[in-house]
Amino acid sequence: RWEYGGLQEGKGSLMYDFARIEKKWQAHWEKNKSFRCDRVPSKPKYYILDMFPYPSGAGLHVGHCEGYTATDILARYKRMQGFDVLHPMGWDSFGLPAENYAVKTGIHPAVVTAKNIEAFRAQLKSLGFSYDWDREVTTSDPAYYRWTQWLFMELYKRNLAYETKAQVNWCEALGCVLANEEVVDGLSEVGGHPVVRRPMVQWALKITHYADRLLEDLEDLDWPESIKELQRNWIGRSPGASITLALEGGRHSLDVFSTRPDTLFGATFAAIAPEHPLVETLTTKENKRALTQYREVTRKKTDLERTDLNKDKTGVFTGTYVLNPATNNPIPLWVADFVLTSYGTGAVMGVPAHDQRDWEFAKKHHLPIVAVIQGGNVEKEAYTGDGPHMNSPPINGLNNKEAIERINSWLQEKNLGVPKVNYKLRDWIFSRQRYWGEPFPILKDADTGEVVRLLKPEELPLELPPLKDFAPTGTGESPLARLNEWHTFHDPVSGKRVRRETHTMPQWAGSCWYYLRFIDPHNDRAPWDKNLEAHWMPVDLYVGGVEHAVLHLLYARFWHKVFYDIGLVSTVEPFKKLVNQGLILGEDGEKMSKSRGNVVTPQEVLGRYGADALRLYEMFMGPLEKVKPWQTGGIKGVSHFLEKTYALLKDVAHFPEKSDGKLIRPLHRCIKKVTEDMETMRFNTGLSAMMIFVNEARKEKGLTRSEASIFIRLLAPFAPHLAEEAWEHLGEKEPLSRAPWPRANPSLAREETITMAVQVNGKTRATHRVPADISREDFLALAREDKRIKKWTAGKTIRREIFVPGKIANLITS
Ligand code: ANZ
Repeated sequence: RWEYGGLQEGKGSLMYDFARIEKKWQAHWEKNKSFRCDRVPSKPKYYILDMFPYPSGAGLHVGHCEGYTATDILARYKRMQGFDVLHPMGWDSFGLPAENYAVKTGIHPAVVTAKNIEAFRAQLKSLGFSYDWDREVTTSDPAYYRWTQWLFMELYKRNLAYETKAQVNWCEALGCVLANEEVVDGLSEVGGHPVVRRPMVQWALKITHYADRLLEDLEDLDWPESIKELQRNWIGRSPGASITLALEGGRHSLDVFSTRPDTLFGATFAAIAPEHPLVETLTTKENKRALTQYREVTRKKTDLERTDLNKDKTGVFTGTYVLNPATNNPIPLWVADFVLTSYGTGAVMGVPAHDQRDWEFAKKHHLPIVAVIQGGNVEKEAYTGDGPHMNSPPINGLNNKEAIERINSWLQEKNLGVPKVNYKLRDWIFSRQRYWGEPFPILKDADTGEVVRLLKPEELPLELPPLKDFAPTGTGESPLARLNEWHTFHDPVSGKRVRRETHTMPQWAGSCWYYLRFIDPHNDRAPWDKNLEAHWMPVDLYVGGVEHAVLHLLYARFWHKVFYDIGLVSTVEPFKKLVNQGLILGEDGEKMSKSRGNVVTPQEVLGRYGADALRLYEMFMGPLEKVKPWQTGGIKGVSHFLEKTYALLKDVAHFPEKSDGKLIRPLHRCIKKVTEDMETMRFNTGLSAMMIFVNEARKEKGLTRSEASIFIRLLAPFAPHLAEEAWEHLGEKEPLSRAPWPRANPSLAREETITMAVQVNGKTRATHRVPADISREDFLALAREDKRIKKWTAGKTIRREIFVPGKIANLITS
């Protein structure tokens, strides 16, 4: 099985029996609950969290292993440093795949999910991860979702959950409504089916209420700037003004939102979204037919297609004029699908001179272009830059910023408009027409549909009823709608005939708070204990994939802020530091995919090289955050390192107490480097340092017992199985997982020789390997005698000699 023959000690036979050793230690850890996290008040805490997986049928992939290995290394390191480490794992187990599988096979999603969890757990254990398995949580477990329902009720009580008839993303193929985040370019993220807009009554959560705080509090987070920026853009705060345009001669008026009220004098048309409630009213009889046709065409387009700058700017005239409030000139009102109903007021003022979309619209439909800011050439394109205003009496000569302020007060004085901040962020559509999700703890009047009451806490969990046919109903209702007796009944508490909500919660619900449940996973009186929460929160380090940048990570922050406001948690933010692991590509440098046939599974690597090798390799591939291709050659390399390490340490029981001390300096350099790299999560270079040390130690053959003990401890977080085995051979009684992390002695860790440069008049002309503590006199003497230097100083007087210890000598000639 140990297929490469790099190391031929003994008789060339396999020495390091990873399969036996890894099994042995995994059983040991399990039996002794080596990583159980018992809160020790005297110790500092460290909460290190992985994004828990959806237990899919495909099993663990190498991307999971990457992040999970990194956190495991840190968790083990922190324990050895004396921290009380919380490092849990669980399952994000509601969701579409299990339900789709149920639709196909008729097997209950709970059955499939349980089987997949079993497989995932076994795989994670076979990698030697040091989770506290006593804290495992499963979001589809009634004992867990009881509290998801309870937390939903808290949101409802605070008016943060409401029902609304909203344009939703309807996917015919899935028979289901999707969240914006589940739709990519007009197709469902799962399966790639077409998605159209359609109105439906939905539960929604008022995440918009928290938009400003979600934005502001990003500042204090130790997160990658790119993720913060994604969240900022998703929230999309834009300050502007809402301006009222009166209908010419009419009773109606139309509000438009603009981020550039300063360009009002240049507004030569107005445009309204095809779905705007006033469209019918504002369109004259003669134009109705064109309108109907136009709306039909628009219905098939996605928001992206509608607003794309490169797409044709279509529209139809309403036959109506509105008054530009600044000039009092009538301007035509158009229906145009580049205006979205879901944003601002669903209507805009068109300023062709200073907005490119408006410019293109004007060109196409022959509307006037009136420049109100100096600069640019509006005959050729819109001028969107800054500059003195013109043709705008109250703000002439002012720049954009001042002009906006001035026009805003002017609009307010005249009662024509108000400053307004708009957000791209929409309220979160929170229901799914699916079976495999949390039922809502809500009873509605069977006749009117009004909410009658929330369930009482003691009525929770409201469990999913058994079901046989999981297929979507196709009407937009959940399969639960088939269970008449379950959903409609006489409620003794309210005395009414009630109907349960048959929609279920989206998968994101359970993952909005799982990090809090880990703190107190068996509590059956509360979702978590407040004292424990105060002890453990916030999560000190959260590691996971970048695909969660605006979904899970925004939703969880939102719920957390609600919890904070209610007094359920003590911190305003849940995740202090966030690190995204980079994608692992296939050996061909392409994204791993079944169709390409370039998928590497952890299982095949484990069978062939073992867990320690897989762990080391995933860290050795390169910096954690980088995207990197899998290389089978690389895994052979780290396997070889493990075998050499085993060869070095297998006789550790007989190592001497004392030696000639040749390895003491390399060892302390190694401690220093590995420790620094732990702190910055540069596991690849920490590993290189250990490889260098093993090579040196094998050359010198003089490792003492205490030196070996130190090295084993450095190795422990990375290759815990091999390290435990060596630790046992060494005869140590203290568990390795809690053994103190070694400290580097600074004077021993210093580099013995370094490279220093010699310059002549500031130009480097030679370098020398010299003792790190070389004196000024010695180094200058060396420099003066160097032939390469003499070439530049010959015939000249050296006027001055500069010496920077550890770096350079600079000879200044006249
Ligand atoms: C006039 C104007 C003049 C505009 C100008 C821009 C530049 P952000 O930054 O994304 O918030 N707008 C407003 N509501 C819209 C809707 N429902 N659908 C499509 N476009 C809409 O963009 C706000 C700007 O987008 C608004 O400011 C408006 O065009 C347009 F020189 O008003 B502006």
